Amino acid sequence: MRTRPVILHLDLDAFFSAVEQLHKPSLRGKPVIVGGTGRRGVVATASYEARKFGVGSAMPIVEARRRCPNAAYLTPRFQAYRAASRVVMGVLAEVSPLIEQVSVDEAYVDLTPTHPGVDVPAVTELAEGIRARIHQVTGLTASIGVGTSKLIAKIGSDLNKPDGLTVVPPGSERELLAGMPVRRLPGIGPATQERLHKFGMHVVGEVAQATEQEIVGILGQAHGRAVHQHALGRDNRELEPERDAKSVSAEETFSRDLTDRRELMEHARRMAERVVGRITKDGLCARTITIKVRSYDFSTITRSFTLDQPTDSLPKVLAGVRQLLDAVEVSDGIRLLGVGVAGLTAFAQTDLLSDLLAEIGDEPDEVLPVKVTEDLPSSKGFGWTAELNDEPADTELTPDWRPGQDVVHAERGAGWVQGAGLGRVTVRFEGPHTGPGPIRTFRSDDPELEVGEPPVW
Ligand code: TTP
Ligand code: MG
Repeated sequence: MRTRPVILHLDLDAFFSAVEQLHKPSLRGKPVIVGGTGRRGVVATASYEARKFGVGSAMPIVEARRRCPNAAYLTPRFQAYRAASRVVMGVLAEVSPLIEQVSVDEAYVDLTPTHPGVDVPAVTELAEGIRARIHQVTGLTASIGVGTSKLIAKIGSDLNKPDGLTVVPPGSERELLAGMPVRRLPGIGPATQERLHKFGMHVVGEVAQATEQEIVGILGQAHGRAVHQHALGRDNRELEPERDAKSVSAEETFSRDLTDRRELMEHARRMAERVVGRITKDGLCARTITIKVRSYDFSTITRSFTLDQPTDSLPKVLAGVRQLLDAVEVSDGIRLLGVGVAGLTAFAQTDLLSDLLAEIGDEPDEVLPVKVTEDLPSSKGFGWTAELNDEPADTELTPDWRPGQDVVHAERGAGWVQGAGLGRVTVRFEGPHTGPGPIRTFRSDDPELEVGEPPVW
């Protein structure tokens, strides 16, 4: 156990909407919702002004419109978010070389290399300095948690959100966690929560009071031990600095060997949801889908195939996982299952296409061309080497004007699409360094209007 508060977790506030409000001054202080604006779209994030109306991530956009009809509904501009993210990560890199970027707006920093002796007052000053610096160079607000472990730092960064800091003094970890619902601990999903509830454990303190043996009895050896340690506020996990988004995977070790395909598929579904959630959050699509299966005797295989087109569609990934799993013998018992994706590229044309198909009421084709291409090396878990392709997808693939999109007009300069339809497009001409700007409407094929670039940081 570390004894000093050297682990810091940073998470930007309402990230996509915050970038939108920075780039679009007329939206500052107003409800902004970023997501798929089509009929089947979901909310990626909502500004804090919109959250007051009960709008949040993953809510169907239709429901969001009911709750907050006056919000600005924008499609994501991943290129702009990635640029902002790079600037923020650059600020962190000045603080310590030991950084694990977890997603586009989230990272851990281990201060050990540069500030090994920090105490609570010193780290408080340091963290406030980081928050101020990020605000100064990007205009964004960040929430930070600091503590002796990743677990505590991560929980801390959520406690005073938005624009807040929580430093958890060493020694007070267990007390901090005691009253929180068990679900707040890492690795506790709906099923684990349910099992703990059945045994009368609802808050972390109740898990901490049980013996390790009891928790192992409920959740199995590996999982039970980890959960019990976490409940006590203990977490020795190191940062994984190289973990940038070349591949994303999730795996579960079961408390008993599973032989029932339906049950296995249920676990696979939950893991696929997490994996797809993670890549969509980063605006990425995957070409390769993989499962990892460890049998009762610890023999481990991985199976994968590569799609013709990258996807971020959960049904497609699930269909792929199902077909891979169907080809694996499970009757002797499976002790561990993993689901992963690789071959990640920036948000791609297939998604725009499926949005369009959804608009016209046609379901995208969900039948997959399955090819079991290879057994990936299993020694290091999922050791893929796919390249993160950082092509700006937003600018080239424009089937139509999309709300929020950057445009440039030959005479009036840079602006963004406020609305489009019926052969017309409405543009607001403003940028990060202007005040709220004027609105003009054009024919959607106006030759003077072109796709623009996001403003530079
Ligand atoms: P989060 O950090 O989870 O959310 P947030 O930054 O919008 O808000 P908070 O202040 O609570 O941190 O995710 C970062 C970005 O990732 C978010 O702005 C949009 C995107 N995202 C999705 O696209 N889908 C999702 O389901 C979630 C949770 C996030
Ligand atoms: Mg965030």
